[in-house]
Amino acid sequence: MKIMKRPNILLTGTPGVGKTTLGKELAQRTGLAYVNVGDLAQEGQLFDGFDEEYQCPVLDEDRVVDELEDKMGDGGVIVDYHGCDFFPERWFQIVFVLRTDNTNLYSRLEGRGYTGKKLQDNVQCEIFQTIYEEAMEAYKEEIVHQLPSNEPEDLDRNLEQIVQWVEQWMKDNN
Ligand code: DAT
Repeated sequence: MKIMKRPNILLTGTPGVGKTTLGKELAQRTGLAYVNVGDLAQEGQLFDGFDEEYQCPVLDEDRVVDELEDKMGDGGVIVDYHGCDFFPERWFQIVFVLRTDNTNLYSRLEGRGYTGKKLQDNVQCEIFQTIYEEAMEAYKEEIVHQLPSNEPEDLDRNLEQIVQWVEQWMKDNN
C-alpha cells in the first residue's frame, strides 16, 4: 500500500495571536498531527541555559530540530511556535503568520498574566511585525501568508482556507 503524502504546515507569530487555538482545531479537521514546540521542549527539557531578563529557560534549537526531524520527514505535521528561523526551510510546504491588532493582543496577554516588560516587548514584537519579517527571510516569500486573527470569524475563515489548501495539496501530490 502506498502511503499518502501529506504537507507540513508552520503556524507562527507573536505569543497570543492564536496559533494554538488554530493549530489544534486544524489538526482535528485535517487529521494532521499537531506539535507545540514550547510543550515539546518542556516535556523533553530541550533547553540550553536560562534567560535572566525574561526569567525563562532558553530553547535548545538544535535539539528541537533533532527531536522533530524524523516526524517532519514523514509529513503531515502542524508546527506551532513563536519563532521560525531555526527550522530547516525544507520542512514546510506553507507558512502562516497570524496577526492580531495591538489592543486585542494586549488584553489577551494581560489575561494570560503577562505584565511589565514581557507584556510591552511582546506587543512591540507584533507592532514591528518581527515574526513576519523573520518568516519572509527564512522561507520563500510565496509560501508565507499572513492571517488576521482578531475575532472568532477570523478563526473560522482561517480554518476553512487551510483545510481547503490541505485538500488541494493532497490531490496535487498523490
Ligand atoms: P498562541 O498559541 O499564539 O499563543 P492562543 O491560541 O493561546 O495563542 O490564543 C491566545 C488567546 O486568544 C486565547 O485566549 C484564545 C484567543 N484567541 C485565539 N484566536 C482568536 C480569535 N480568532 N478570535 C478571538 N480570540 C482568539
